[in-house]
Amino acid sequence: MKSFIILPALASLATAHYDLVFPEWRGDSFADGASQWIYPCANITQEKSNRTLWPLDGGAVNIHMHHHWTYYAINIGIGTLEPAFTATLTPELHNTTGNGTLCIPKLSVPAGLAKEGDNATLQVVTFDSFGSALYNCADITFSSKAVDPTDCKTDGVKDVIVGAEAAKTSTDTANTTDAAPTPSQSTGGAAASFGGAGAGVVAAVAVGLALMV
Ligand SMILES: [Cu+2]
Repeated sequence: MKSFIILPALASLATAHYDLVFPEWRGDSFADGASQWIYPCANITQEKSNRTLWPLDGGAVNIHMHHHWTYYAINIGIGTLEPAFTATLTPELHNTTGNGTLCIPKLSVPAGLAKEGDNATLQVVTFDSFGSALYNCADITFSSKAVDPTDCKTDGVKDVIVGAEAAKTSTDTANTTDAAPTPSQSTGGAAASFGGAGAGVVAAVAVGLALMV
């Protein structure tokens, strides 16, 4: 019985991916010729470049997660044309569970990394326990005139720092009841105690157990 719940969840790991909502992504990575599997920016060039103003000390990032869980990292390259990603804005490993939207209200940029008017590219990477990774990029300009999005919210997604004792940022438990079952939830509600640490391993174990039941 449990396996009927878990197997569709696994299937979605390979098919659903994610949207970068804010800053506006470089282009639709679901379009023909693009693929989120392709490093570094889903095979989307800057030909039809759009740039979003972003505050000098960091700004909002809004991601629509389609998978039931994922690790993610957000990296930055300073420069205009396909800059190399030389710094990460997520030095700690993050794990999200649930599909919905994740709002990071202010992703900090280390002081001195960027100055007014600098162009840069943000690279969002999501990855699973095998290391399989998906990419999206957004081109930005650092500006004191940047305006935060008004519609950035976390809905149905829980974000934890792997290894941290308590779930902290961007927690939304209100919507877990209408979310699809995640591998950890279907093991019997022990999701909270698993937290973010090794959720991939937990998921794999849960599948193994379910198939043996
Ligand atoms: Cu996918």
